[in-house]
Amino acid sequence: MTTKLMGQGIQRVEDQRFLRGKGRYVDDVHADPATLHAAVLRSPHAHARIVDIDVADVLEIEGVHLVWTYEDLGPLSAPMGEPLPLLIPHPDLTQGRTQYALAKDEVNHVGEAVAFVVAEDRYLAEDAVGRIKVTWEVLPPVVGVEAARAADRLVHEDVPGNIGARSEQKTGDVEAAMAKAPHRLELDLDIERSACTPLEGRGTVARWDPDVNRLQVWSSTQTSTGVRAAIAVKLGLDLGQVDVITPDVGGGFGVKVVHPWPEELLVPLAARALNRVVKYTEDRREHFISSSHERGQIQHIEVGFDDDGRLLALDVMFWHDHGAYTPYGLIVPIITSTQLLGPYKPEVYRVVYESLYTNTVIVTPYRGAGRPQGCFAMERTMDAIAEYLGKDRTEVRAVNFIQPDEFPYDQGLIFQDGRELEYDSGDYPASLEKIKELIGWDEFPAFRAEMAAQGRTVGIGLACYVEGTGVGPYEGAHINIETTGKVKVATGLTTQGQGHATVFAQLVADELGVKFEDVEVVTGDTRRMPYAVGTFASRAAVMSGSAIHLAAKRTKEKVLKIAAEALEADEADLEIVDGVVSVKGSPGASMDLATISVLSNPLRYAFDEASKAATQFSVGDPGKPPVAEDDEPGLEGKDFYSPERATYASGMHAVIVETDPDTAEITILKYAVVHDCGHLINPMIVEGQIHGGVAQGVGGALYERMAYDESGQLLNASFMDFLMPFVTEIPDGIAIDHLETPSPLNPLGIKGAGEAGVIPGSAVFASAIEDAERIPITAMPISPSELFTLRALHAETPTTQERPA
Ligand code: MCN
Repeated sequence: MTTKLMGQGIQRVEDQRFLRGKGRYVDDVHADPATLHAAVLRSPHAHARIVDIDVADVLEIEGVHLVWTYEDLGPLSAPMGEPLPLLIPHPDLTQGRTQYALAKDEVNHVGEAVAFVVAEDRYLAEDAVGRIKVTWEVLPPVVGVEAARAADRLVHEDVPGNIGARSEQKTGDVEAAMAKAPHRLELDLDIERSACTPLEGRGTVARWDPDVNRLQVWSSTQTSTGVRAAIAVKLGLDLGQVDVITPDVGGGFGVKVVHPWPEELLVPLAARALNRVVKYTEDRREHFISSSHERGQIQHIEVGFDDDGRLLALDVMFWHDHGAYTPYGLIVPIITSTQLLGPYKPEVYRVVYESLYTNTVIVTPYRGAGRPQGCFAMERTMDAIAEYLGKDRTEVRAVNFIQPDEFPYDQGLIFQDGRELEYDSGDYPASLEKIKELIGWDEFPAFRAEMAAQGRTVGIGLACYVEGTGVGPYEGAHINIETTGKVKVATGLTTQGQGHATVFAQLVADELGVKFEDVEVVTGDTRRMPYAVGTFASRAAVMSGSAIHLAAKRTKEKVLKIAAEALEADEADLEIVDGVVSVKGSPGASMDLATISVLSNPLRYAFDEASKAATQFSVGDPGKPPVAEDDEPGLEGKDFYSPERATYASGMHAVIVETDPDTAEITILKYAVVHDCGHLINPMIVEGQIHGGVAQGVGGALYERMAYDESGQLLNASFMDFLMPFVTEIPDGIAIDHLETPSPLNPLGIKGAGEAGVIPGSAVFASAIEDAERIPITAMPISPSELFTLRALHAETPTTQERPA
């Protein structure tokens, strides 16, 4: 009997390859030994007009094949002269702006692409870039949210107040509810910019085949179908003329869902123009200054509540730093504004945000995508209420929870997918009990006293969140059982390290009754699955997982139909175990999948033992057509999954920190996570995802920030200067417990898990540090020197920003 694989912590099949250095990333693609290499001239200024670009010197260099500026693009393909697409428009984004593949007459951040060179090798290409002469008229830059709000300088001349969008959602009359509330507090919070920083940067290789007028592109992307569509449109090709293949991707974390990056268009354009294979691989500095960032927001919160801490009115205004352009629309601030509510149900909620242009790198989703900021706002508010009322922080949260019998729960807002923010399932009180137990919440006062006796300062923090996962519109899957009996599975979304080859094989093995080792999964190859959306919003398990499950069901139906005919049995009497179909109770009457696959095609190939040759022959009942009207040859199944709305995972994190009385160093003593992503496909993978997320959360809370100076130069654009936590800074043995409240929205009852670990990072550390220090923590990340300064300021003028109504 085959054991069910869903729910089992099976080791990732991908890891053997990765750990032995056998991963094949875009830079490893050697499509032609004579590949040409591209380099990009990037703006050294945050804001400047291009007066003139002189490339004459460059064209004379031997080995340089091509130099392009904006002027060259339109004549090659008219759409290349237009700005890059605004991928997700929104009615409130009245002033959306996107860049050109190469800057037209103005640059709006340091790092913006200005000219493109292709040469025999990268060294030559870089040298050539260095010889391009640009005459600039430097303009005053707008750096940071405050400067954008002040609006005495403009990023885009035609965008008044630097306001790309102003948006509001509300569930009632917040002023009236606030006026009636017995208590009120106000908070001003600040969260800084950070970025994804995957190990592998962006990269593209392209080959044009003039014989068939076809383009083959390898890209390190989170959406191969999106890149394909963009290339087709911009280069004036049919979709069918473009194949995009995503080989191994060394991390994405959100930045690679943006498309097309200028290089994703320029490289294929150059490959076609030169009829040569062209490659571009981004370097680390380029990644810092020319990909994308996230997180930067300033928030003002006003909250009205009763004696128990129940939220009667929640009024939030925040200012979102959108960087120089808005290619990804308003997704990040929409998520902040809606997911801020977490597991709570305020009686009335209003949120207003302004999305502001600045002369800095664009802002697009980074793992968590706006939720870490929302969680920070809400959880700081919860802690402030508890402090004000002198209540335990868990009590204040508990009185505000949506209760298990209230699902589905409609928050009365519109989510990022344009659908109602309606939570499908959850059990927040049970999660709270689990997290208290896991971290030792009730025992903490005794621990604090024990540590205080040793002259040590400790604090405990808690943060809760809800995460909309598995957003639509759809994902698909194709399954093919080969004549060898091996099962080939293709889904169109891409993979960046989440273990999809393992989890999807688990689902197929379960449904088809085949051995796990016999299933091979391909992702992100438009040749195998041209219809797909991409990997973001923790959607692969829900979307592709469901599509694969449905496609496996279809394939199984076909297997059973053919086997029933061949074995002269009733389909209902058949079972498939380890790839062999047999009549239940009569194991002698059986047939393996390889044979059924051969039978599925009337045009059969067989290997003749006697002649040692392959033969081809047609068989079948002469009275019937070889392929029945309602059938098709082959043992394949294809299906799509398209849900009504997102499914809402949830979780709670708790941390105990110690702060050094002299150096203000912050040390993590214990970290605990309770997570609910519905039914788990693979608990080991989910825990790995949580570990990775927590590591990024620690980075975001304590180390990572984008240090821009006033002129818009990013001062820490390298791993020498941008502080990423090492393994030594990540808590050892993160305690994890799962709760499984299945989603009613998909056949497997799953919710996403990929971003969960990072969401409460800033909120939970702020809570714990504040608890340790008894100083309000209102800005994240926080470094030891900042904590040291806060201590000094607080000692001089002890203030809390809470004020009684
Ligand atoms: N899973 C599961 N059971 C569930 C839910 C998920 O076993 N109930 C498994 C999935 O099958 C998958 C993994 O957990 O193997 C994450 O699943 P899911 O939540 O569907 O997230 P995605 O696979 O769609 O991954 C996207 C998500 C996002 S949005 C970012 S950003 C992110 C992340 O995942 N970037 C990553 N995790 C990353 N992990 C790595 N190594 N690299 C990245 O770039």
